[in-house]
Parts: sequence; C-alpha cells; structure tokens
Amino acid sequence: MSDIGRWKGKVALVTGASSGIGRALAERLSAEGLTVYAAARRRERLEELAKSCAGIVPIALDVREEGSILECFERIGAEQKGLDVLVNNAGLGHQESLLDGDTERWREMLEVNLLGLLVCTREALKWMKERPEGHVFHLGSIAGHRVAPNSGLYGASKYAVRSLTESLRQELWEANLPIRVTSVSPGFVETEFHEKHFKSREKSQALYTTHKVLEARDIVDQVMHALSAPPHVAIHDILVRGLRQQY
Ligand code: NJP
Repeated sequence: MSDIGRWKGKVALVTGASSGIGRALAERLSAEGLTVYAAARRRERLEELAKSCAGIVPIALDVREEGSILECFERIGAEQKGLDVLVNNAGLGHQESLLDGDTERWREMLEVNLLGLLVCTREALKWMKERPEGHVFHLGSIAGHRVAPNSGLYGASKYAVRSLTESLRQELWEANLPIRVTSVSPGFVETEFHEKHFKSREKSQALYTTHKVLEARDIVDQVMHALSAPPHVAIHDILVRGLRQQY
C-alpha cells in the first residue's frame, strides 16, 4: 500500500529549490513532515521560502562547484547524520545551436545537468547508506526521450540523465542497497525555465498560451507517487506531458 507517512521525520535535499519545480517540491516534502534542505545559489529566495515553511533549511549550493557540493553534504551529515531523499532537480536548458553555439553555455548545461547531478548523488549515497531506505530522484526531461527541434545539447544531457538513472539502479542492485532511483521527465512546465531558455519573457509566455501546460505541482504529484510506493516497488521512469502537448 502507498504510504507517504513513513517518510515523516526523514531528511531530504532538493537542489534547485529557489524556483519552479524544486521550490514546489521543497514545500510539499516539508508539508509531509520531512526536514528539507532547500539548496540553490539564490540564497535570499531560499530564506524567504524557509520563513513561510517550517522544516525547510536553506542551504547555499552551486552544483558547478565541487567544493560547494562537498560543503553542503558535510553540513547535512553533521546536522542529520544521514540523508533519506535526494532530488537532483537543478537544471537548465540554453537554446544553443550545434552549428554555432556558445561553448560556455554548453559547458554550463553539462556541469549543472550532469556533473552536478553525479557529484550530488555520489555524496548523498554515502549518507543514505546509513539509513534503512533511500530514494534518489533525477529530474530529466521529455527532451531525453525524443529529439526535438532546437533541443541540441540540452536534449543530449537529458538522454544522459536517463542513462545514468538506469546505471545507478544497476549499481545499487549490485551493492544490494535498499535505495530506489526514479527519473521524472516532464513536458512543458510553467516555471522560470523557458524565460532563461528563450532569453525572452514574451516567448516563454507565448509558449504557455499554446495549450494548458503543466504546473510545478503536477510534477510534485509524480514525485510523491513514486516516493510513497511501498518499499519493494521501484517506480523507475516517469514521463508526463500536458494533454495537449503535441510532441
Ligand atoms: O526551472 P527553474 P524548473 N547550482 O529555472 C537551479 C527540468 N525540466 O523548475 O541557483 C545550483 O524554475 C536554480 O537555482 P539558482 C529542468 O531541466 C523542466 O522548470 O538560484 N542550482 C533554480 O532553482 C530542471 O532539471 C521543464 O539559480 C542551480 C533551478 O535550478 C528541472 O526540471 C521541462 C544552478 C531551476 O529552476 C527544474 O526546472 C523539462 C547551479 N549552478 C524538464 N543552476 C520545464 N520547466 O518545462 C541552476 O522537460 N540552478
């Protein structure tokens, strides 16, 4: 039977919690009684969030800096002696052509969407092993399921996230660890993502009028569904799009 109650009192880390899906997830997990370390670079946003939600602990994190990730986990380890849930949500998608794209923007996508996710996962697992049950979530993308126009390196990074999800599952199986891993691949969700993607507020707003796109809480519902599944049930791969999203 599904049971979110068993996570009450447990500890979660959500990366990219200063906006969009990450913020909504931090709010929901704290409402379910978890202590949530809400991590991102924009600290003032996190502090504001912590003021309105008991159980949220703001923590500065730049996933492009290994030192910053290590500091974050040192603090969680010192304060909690373990970690039960990791949500690798920090991510971004610049629209950069493969023909003449900017190397620094390619690098940022690779470092945030992939390297940061890898280092956070490795460090989290050290603490999760101390717990009777653990769950790692990777925020992937529908762009990791089919090659869409202009998805370029962003799509490639999200294909890699799916591949890493399965590789991690296999390694956890080999190690006989009671830790589940789930990749959640959204279609269009109204957050700050598209404004950065298009470098234009108008274009992002125009996208949201083409059909009823997903809301951050729709993705939160998917995460909660996988988290609350009984311990022997591993929901591995979730793809969710708005009903009227064409591709
Ligand atoms: O986007 P947004 P979403 N270090 O822009 C953080 C995937 N997705 O919620 O550091 C640490 O509102 C940034 O924090 P800050 C997408 O690929 C989305 O939609 O303060 N954190 C912010 O909190 C991503 O993996 C859609 O700037 C860093 C967060 O990331 C996930 O969903 C569709 C960071 C981004 O919040 C959440 O994106 C899809 C760094 N260096 C997949 N750089 C969609 N929205 O339609 C960024 O298929 N962040």
